[in-house]
Amino acid sequence: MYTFLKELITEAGAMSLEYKRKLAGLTVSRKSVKDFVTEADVAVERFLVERIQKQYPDHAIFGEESGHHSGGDWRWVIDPIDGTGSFVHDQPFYSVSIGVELRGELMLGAVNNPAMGELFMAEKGNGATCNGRPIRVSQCDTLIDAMLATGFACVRDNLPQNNIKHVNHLLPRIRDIRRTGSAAMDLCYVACGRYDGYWELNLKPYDIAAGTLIVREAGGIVSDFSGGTAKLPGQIIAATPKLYPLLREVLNA
Ligand code: 2AM
Ligand code: CA
Repeated sequence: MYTFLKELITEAGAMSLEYKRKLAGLTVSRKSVKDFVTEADVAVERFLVERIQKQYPDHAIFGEESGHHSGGDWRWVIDPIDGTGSFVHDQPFYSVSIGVELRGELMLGAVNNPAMGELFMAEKGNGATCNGRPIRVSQCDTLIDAMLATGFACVRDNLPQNNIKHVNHLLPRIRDIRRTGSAAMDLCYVACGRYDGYWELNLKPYDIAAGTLIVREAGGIVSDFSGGTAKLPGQIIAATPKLYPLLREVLNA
């Protein structure tokens, strides 16, 4: 299944890049005033669903664009283009994200960022890799040394719960903040030590499924703001083990 996933997401990434090259001619529609879906999102998801169903006819699938496809104990959680906003603006910060669960437990995760030539993968109990090389979270243990990432899914959805107050609390206490627009990529950057931590609100399962396993397998912690998992993906913190309690304290202040 690992090899199938690797080949599948590599092909899907290449397909998304082809669409990105002809961006100017691409049909872009709006799900809401700030939420876009392109021809590429739909085509990549269709490709993924067809290939998974052909290989594993009894597996369930949950995809951002096509919703739930029922099946047995295994479930593929897919985001054909995570970071559609970045994609539409011709930025490289987008990814194809695929998590695979067995009875609700994450077993495999893959995040492909084809514009930068990076494929992150993890298998439960077997560690995480970037382009085949093992990755680990950073050693960061203080807020003042921390490079954090976040996003604003809440703003795009016009939700009352807003991330600005957390940015206001954190920014004076840390080194700096980065923002790619792809939650899946942000999680992978925590996993390989480029970021020391990440938090966001109002995400969906397909934004974080693969990245969550990749962070955990790289030695990091992923939870909701209370330290459990019940509110994932509505709240998410991912960080190095030592930074995690410090970040959680500020987010709950
Ligand atoms: P997307 O680009 O696939 O929609 C950036 O803040 C993160 O939030 C991205 O992973 C983005 O995924 C996600 N996001 C933003 N608005 C969202 C929405 N309405 N539903 C689901 N995910 C959303
Ligand atoms: Ca997404």
